[in-house]
Amino acid sequence: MKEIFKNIPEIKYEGRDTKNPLAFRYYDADRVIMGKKMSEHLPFAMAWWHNLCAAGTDMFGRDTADKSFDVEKGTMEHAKAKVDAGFEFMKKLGIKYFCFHDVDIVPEAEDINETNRRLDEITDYILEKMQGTDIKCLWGTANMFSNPRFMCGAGSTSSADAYCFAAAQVKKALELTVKLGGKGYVFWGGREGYETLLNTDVKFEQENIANLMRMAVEYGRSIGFTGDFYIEPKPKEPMKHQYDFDAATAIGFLRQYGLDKDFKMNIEANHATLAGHTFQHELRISAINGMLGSIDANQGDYLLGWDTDEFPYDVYESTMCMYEVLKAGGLTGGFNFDAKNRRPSNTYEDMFHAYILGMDTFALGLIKAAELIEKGELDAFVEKKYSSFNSEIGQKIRSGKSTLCELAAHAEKLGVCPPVQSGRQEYLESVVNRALFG
Ligand code: XLS
Ligand code: NI
Ligand code: NI
Repeated sequence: MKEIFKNIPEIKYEGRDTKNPLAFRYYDADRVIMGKKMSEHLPFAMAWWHNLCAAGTDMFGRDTADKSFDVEKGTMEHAKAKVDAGFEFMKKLGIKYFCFHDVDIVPEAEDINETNRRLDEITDYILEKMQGTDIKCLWGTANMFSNPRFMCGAGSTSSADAYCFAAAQVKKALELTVKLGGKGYVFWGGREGYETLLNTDVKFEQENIANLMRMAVEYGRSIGFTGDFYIEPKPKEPMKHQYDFDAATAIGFLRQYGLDKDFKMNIEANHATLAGHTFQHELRISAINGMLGSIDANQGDYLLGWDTDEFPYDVYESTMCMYEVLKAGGLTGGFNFDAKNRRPSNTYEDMFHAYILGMDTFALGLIKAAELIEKGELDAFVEKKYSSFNSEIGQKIRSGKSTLCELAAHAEKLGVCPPVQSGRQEYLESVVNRALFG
């Protein structure tokens, strides 16, 4: 097999003082943190689309990076070259998972029958490449937002025919996910939303989306898919209003339509901030609802209002993320780098620097989050903060059996409310800073 990423060695852990830019400083796969290996805490995944397909085209200019891998683009040979590149890439970085959309792995044909034939062929090839490695599929999905037939939505479309094409793609993508041993299946509702209510029946569209998800669950379970379905919330872009705005909205939707037993959240950092939330908030909301499934590990730019999908470098954010993940007892899914190189970072070497950055950022976040948990200052503070609920009246309230009359009687007996304890935010922020910087 011809080497594609020449001059790039296997990336090894060399510690924080290494001078080698192509090495991990913090990601040490076998290092044990809180009783588990780093590699188990952090099942990293390569995103097929950003890493092997996206080549820098934006609204203002064409490709800057060469992702042809020396083969003519748009052909099945090229699709195979991408598989070769992907596996070499994952092996060199020690990444054990990948995520894909149907149309990332083959060039889409005019006729869906031909696309499906190509998908069978390429997944045979991927399966072959998987043999003898421990690389697996983290999750699969169908791209139901690029093709013009989805201009009015996929599950939310106004066209019954287009709806059937969405169904056909979900069916096929589920089959492929099962074939590749995928742990999850994602619905990201790119076009599932609207621009104006002047032409939109929101209730109708939401019912249709729920119905599509119900059929996906039924079919998935019937072909042996035992993993989790995920909704990946995002508030906007491409649509102005998207139905899966954030975790709370998506969870409410799933419960309304009885889908909450089969679905969890795939939380993307950049989508959280677009929704006006922190990444940590979205993780916490998912976790307390028992729906923290998987993570799209990237970061946005606070100065820009769109999905920039940058590789994560912010250790404060990754620490707070890992704090939530550790507290929740881990993910059922993994950490998919739904992130792309900046347009001028256009060499093969840059692809490796990007993943090294992302993996080290999360490894360091894991180390620091474990430190925070082991020191226990934050936990102790939060426990103390609510300690008044350990009192007789407090326990009564917590039991859910109190009445307004007895609580009012308590207040009236006191007459004046005793001082409420300080929230000590600045002190707690300094506790986090100390864990990060000593
Ligand atoms: C786009 C989404 C997308 C999903 C998969 O913003 O993040 O990449 O992860 O369809
Ligand atoms: Ni995104
Ligand atoms: Ni994503």
